[in-house]
Amino acid sequence: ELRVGIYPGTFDPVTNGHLDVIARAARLVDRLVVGVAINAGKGPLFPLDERVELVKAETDRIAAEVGSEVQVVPFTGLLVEFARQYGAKMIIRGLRAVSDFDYEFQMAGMNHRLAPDVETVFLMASETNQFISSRFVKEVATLGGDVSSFVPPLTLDRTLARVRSRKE
Ligand code: COD
Repeated sequence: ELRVGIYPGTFDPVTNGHLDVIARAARLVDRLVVGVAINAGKGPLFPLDERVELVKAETDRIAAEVGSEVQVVPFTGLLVEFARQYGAKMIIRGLRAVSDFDYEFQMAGMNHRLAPDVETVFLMASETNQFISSRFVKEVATLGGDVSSFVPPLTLDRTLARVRSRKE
């Protein structure tokens, strides 16, 4: 049986932290499905289709390096439903500081109650990528700071363009 994992997130935008987690997760499964959530509540900087595009731009390389299949798909609605649709028995989440823990703990608990056959697996990024967050990438870029070591090149271009057009 094919081992399928889901890595869900907002990816607004994708960062080197996300990509680090994607590469590690891809090694654990035969097929990794990266689920890009609409998450309108978060008032994203990027529309959904562009967030998907920017994750996709990086995943072919990762899939080739790791030798697993990596799909990137948008999703709305309940995460456990999305996992069921794709036959995934594993939800992958990243952990950074202790501050992530409370939210992740509640989410994993809720999802396990909703779908007892699906396990949440937590991964950490490497030391260089551990402190990166989409939120601070956007904030630092807006304030004119250099974010080139936190996001891949295409995402960097698009982020700078969005930040610039928002200021005008
Ligand atoms: N190092 C390690 N991990 C990282 C890093 C980093 N530098 N950066 C991000 N991560 C991890 C995050 O901790 C997270 O696990 C994942 O990568 C994605 O991060 P984000 O910020 O892009 O995504 P989130 O946390 O906003 O995603 C939340 C969901 C969209 C998954 C969630 O809201 C959801 O499941 N929504 C669907 C509706 C639903 O089912 N709700 C009920 C949940 S109980």
